[in-house]
Amino acid sequence: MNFKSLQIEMAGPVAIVTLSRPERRNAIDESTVEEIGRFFESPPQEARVAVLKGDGQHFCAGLDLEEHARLRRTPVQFMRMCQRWHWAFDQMQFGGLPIIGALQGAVVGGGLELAAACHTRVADTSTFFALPEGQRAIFTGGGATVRVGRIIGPGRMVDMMLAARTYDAERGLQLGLCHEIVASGQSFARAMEIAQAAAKHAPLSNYAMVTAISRINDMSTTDGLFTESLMAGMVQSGPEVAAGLDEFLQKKGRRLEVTQ
Ligand code: 1HE
Repeated sequence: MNFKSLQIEMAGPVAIVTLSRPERRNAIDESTVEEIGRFFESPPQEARVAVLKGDGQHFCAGLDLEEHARLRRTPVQFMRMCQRWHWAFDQMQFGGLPIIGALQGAVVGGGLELAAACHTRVADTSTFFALPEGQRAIFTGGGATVRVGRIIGPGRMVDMMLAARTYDAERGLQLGLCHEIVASGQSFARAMEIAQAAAKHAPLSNYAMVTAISRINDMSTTDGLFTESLMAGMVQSGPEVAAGLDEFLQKKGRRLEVTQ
């Protein structure tokens, strides 16, 4: 795959995906969103987990405002553009490849929408979260009303935008915008640790985690429980099941330890 705004590198079973427009603080233009969607729609066969990071000090500054101003999109063109973002971020959230986001600096606007489509988010102490759409006279269009609204709740999302709040990493952790905070500059290293460990899980277990849980959350109780049982049955058919259980029963598997 040939990309302009993404760099892809394999580290064993981990695909490292880097947004590489640091001169624009990794803002997302039309071609970047297409590249994100194309990559996660058909990642390399050998990839078991992906780590997504931004080049430079910032994860992502959201919509490319320079391109947006230049193109003077009509309402219909902007609607269509938002739908391409939805398509791309759906490939991330539901494509089946676990994605660990390595956050630092700005995770704002469309950058927060991008982060919210990652399955695990590791922030460093420089990370900050905002939805400054109101300040730019636009509205969210990359899925924040759904993904961020579900993480922090719709009422808080309204407040976050209306009161123009910028949350630091600590507040983001309390609200679920990130799942762990590490020292400045360390989010990629920690994301890689998580990714390498998750890559050892049975692929079907990972598939179930990243595709089923949020879908089930959208269902009624009976549909959710039924879908869970189907998914559990599918995972149970994987070739690694016997080995995984045997490892535990033979007392070779690692015992659980408390983590952050
Ligand atoms: C950009 C963008 C961008 C920076 N589009 N070019 N997003 C925002 O409202 C965030 C806007 N950006 C910022 O608030 C700041 O740039 C940052 C806090 C992210 C970084 O600050 P800093 O001091 O490191 O960099 P800078 O000097 O502000 O920017 C460096 C360059 O990146 C500069 O260009 P230059 O030619 O003057 O060097 C900036 O113009 C450029 N740059 N951010 C284009 N976003 C699907 S709808 C989603 C709706 C949204 O995402 S709204 C939120 C948009």
